[in-house]
Amino acid sequence: MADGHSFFRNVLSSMEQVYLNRNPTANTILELVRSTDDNRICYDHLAYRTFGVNGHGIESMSKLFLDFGYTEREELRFPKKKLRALWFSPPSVGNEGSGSGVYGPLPRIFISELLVDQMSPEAQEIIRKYTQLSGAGHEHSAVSSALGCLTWPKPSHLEFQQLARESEYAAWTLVNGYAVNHVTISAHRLRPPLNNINNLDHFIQEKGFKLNSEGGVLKVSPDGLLLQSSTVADSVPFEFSDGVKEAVPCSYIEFAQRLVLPQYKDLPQDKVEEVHRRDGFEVGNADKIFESTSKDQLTRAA
Ligand code: OOG
Ligand code: NI
Repeated sequence: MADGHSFFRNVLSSMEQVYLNRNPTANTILELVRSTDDNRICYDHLAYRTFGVNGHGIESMSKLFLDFGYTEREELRFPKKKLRALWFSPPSVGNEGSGSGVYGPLPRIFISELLVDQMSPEAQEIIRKYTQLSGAGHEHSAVSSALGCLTWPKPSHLEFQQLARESEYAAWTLVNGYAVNHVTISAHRLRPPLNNINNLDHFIQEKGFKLNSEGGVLKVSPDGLLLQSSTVADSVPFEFSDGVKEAVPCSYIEFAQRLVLPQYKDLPQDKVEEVHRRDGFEVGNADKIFESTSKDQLTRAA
């Protein structure tokens, strides 16, 4: 994909704008990192959540990316959470960009889906009701994400609570729909000292932001080469269909540092590119990062 293909980047930019407007923590952190670093911020990946039922799952959101040159990569499974995910890599040609964020190197894409068939009959009933009410909404997930509106009507407070008891992921998706779940700052592409994720984490915590502590703040893949951490999601006011007003979890921001693969360890620093680094995702890390929108993390003392 040539960079002249700015339609695609403009779609990403609208999705990003919705995310920044709704999530003050993410917005402030991006500004802080950008200003301290006076560098361009590169996104490692963007993430979305979906309901895996009748076309509303991963494929509803992946279409945009496949149409603009992305490649489907590995599947990740989370049996306890009743989730699965796929990730997609950007086109290798013309993906560098000249700007920051969505106008920089194109990010990987991480899309997950709830395995709706495995939920209780009560939960399935709620999910099937709203996905049916959305009609052909799933064909227009990118529009929904870029506009920041749901493709189905707002649920009642009771329905939200019922889902949340069984799956916080399901409840999140019911009220946030196709909104960007998080963007991830590529830590290794920042300037020192913030190119080290531990320094970045300390910097963020010193500024008073709470990081997801599930299984420890820093999530490390078994090979030691993929390091990830994330904030706890912001809450936003939400008015349910029955008039109840309550804050619901919205989105968070993540940091990822990809270390150089062993076979490239002797490359001079200035010759190291993204392709020489650990690619992909890790079930063990992801399982804990999902908790960034959980009640446990949101209500935990800093
Ligand atoms: C996704 C959590 C997993 C990663 O990078 O492994 C993840 C989510 O919360 O929807 O972001
Ligand atoms: Ni992520």
